[in-house]
Amino acid sequence: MTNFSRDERRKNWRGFTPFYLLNAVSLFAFTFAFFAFSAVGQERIGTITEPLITYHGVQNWTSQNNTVPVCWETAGYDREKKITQEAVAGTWQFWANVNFTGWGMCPTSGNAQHVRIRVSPQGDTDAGAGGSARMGTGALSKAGDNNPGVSLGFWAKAVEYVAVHEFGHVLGFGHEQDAPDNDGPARCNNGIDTSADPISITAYDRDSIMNYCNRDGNMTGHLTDTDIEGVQRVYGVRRQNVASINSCQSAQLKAMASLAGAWNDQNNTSVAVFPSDGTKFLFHANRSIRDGGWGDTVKWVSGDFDGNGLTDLGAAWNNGGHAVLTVRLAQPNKKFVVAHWLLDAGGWMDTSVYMAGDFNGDGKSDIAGAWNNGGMTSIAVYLSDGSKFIGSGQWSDRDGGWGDTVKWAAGDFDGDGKTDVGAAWNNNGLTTLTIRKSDGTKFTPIHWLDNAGRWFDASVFLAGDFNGDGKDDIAQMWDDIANNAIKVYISNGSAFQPARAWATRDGGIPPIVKWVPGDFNGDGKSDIAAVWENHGSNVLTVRASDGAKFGVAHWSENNGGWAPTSAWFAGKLD
Ligand SMILES: [Ca+2]
Ligand SMILES: [Ca+2]
Ligand SMILES: [Ca+2]
Ligand SMILES: [Ca+2]
Ligand SMILES: [Zn+2]
Repeated sequence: MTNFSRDERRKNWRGFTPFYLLNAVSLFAFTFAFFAFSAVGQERIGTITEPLITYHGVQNWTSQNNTVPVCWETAGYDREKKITQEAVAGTWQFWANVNFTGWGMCPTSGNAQHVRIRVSPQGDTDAGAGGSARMGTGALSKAGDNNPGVSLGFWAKAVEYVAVHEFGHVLGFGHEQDAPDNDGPARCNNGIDTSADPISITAYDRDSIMNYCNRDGNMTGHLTDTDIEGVQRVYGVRRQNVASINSCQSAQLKAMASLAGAWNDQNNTSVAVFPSDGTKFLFHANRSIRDGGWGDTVKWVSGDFDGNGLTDLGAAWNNGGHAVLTVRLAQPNKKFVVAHWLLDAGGWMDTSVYMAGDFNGDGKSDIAGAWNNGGMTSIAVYLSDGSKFIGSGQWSDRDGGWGDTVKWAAGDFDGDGKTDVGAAWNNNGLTTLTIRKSDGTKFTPIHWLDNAGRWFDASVFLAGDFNGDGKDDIAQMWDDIANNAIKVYISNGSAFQPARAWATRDGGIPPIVKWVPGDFNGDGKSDIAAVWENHGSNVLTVRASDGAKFGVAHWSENNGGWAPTSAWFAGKLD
């Protein structure tokens, strides 16, 4: 058994500065177990679920009904205590079935066992430094032990980081830099404990919250996707770490947009329209009622396929292994007319992504399908001639690697009138934004922003002209400690500018949100609608752009019954 490891000697925000705890509780005896996280799923090297117990005698909290009772030994520090509690609840507890309970003042006598937290003053020069924790249920103690399970020394700007990292130890996770496969270009040389005797169950994660060398510089409390995978593996999944898929990619519309949703109406498809009056959505009306079968695997798109100025709904669906493209054409009389516009659009693949846009710039929306062509990306385009789709071949032919986690969004990013195809993808833990620029007959791939910050599997990427300059931009909705935040990458016509924060923790994150870009108030700048559930009904929230940020307002509540499978789109429908 390995004993007497210590926390924290951690990367300073100015560099790599050793930090030694100043009080007696710095020398905790804890059994040092190790838990590594993989960078990508397929690199998993094992599936042991409780190696901490099996190999090192650390009891995780599964033996305690996944419940961790915590209390504060130290009075005061109300700001830091609130941030700590919310950060732990918004990270480990948000994703996994583990509950931190209590959070009151610790008893000063008696035999009750808690993870007792002691707070020590912390200067402003050692960013992430100043914490320690014992691991697993070994962090429990009673009042008379004078041995808190967690010691926190906060720096004002790094409270969330210190909190999430130290409570990672409490959950039984060791330091990622001690991983036996800490090697290669992402190797971390900081703070390695050679006596740790780690056991890896996954591959090394350079950006883990438990790695001193993570690329956030030990300054933010964000978990990586592999941190989430790891805590879920031990404690179970509370919430799936996946993006909410809108399941209907809308062509960009340069006009005031209403909202609409195709929904499963007794195993048939109906389309409900929620008209915008510029400040709110009116109560919905069904304009297409059970006019065809419903399938959860249908891929929905919307655009003006026949060029009459109204937004139509398109569907790619699996007909015995072949993709069929069916449209519901919006009519001035507020009805939709159904027609099959292409009976064989190639072989069906569940992973294919369909997008609508005017890829050749003739005024009629077309459909593009990005597909996994033997591990490479190809994009087929089906051009509309106004009454049917014409298969026009592969506009991208194996021009990059395929990834099922790539987030696709069509838009006219260079503003030349021809819709391009955008992709956000996981480039070794960082986000790269690549567009495939249309010349009217094919796509040319170009990386428009190599490093768009940390990759998160749960992020949603949307295209829209958020600043109203005629060139479509990209918005990223991301999980900022269980709060919604939005970054916008503005197009300058030949590249995306670095991310700007347009919304900061402006709401919670329901389990499923249908995000839909569109200019809902008609001011020429794209806004973002969120459709989410409240007590079984739809709430329609709009984040309206002012050209530099989003303001959030509920535009309609209790407007129709919620169904997670509904495909939401924005468009001109009147
Ligand atoms: Ca077209
Ligand atoms: Ca273009
Ligand atoms: Ca723009
Ligand atoms: Ca707008
Ligand atoms: Zn640590």
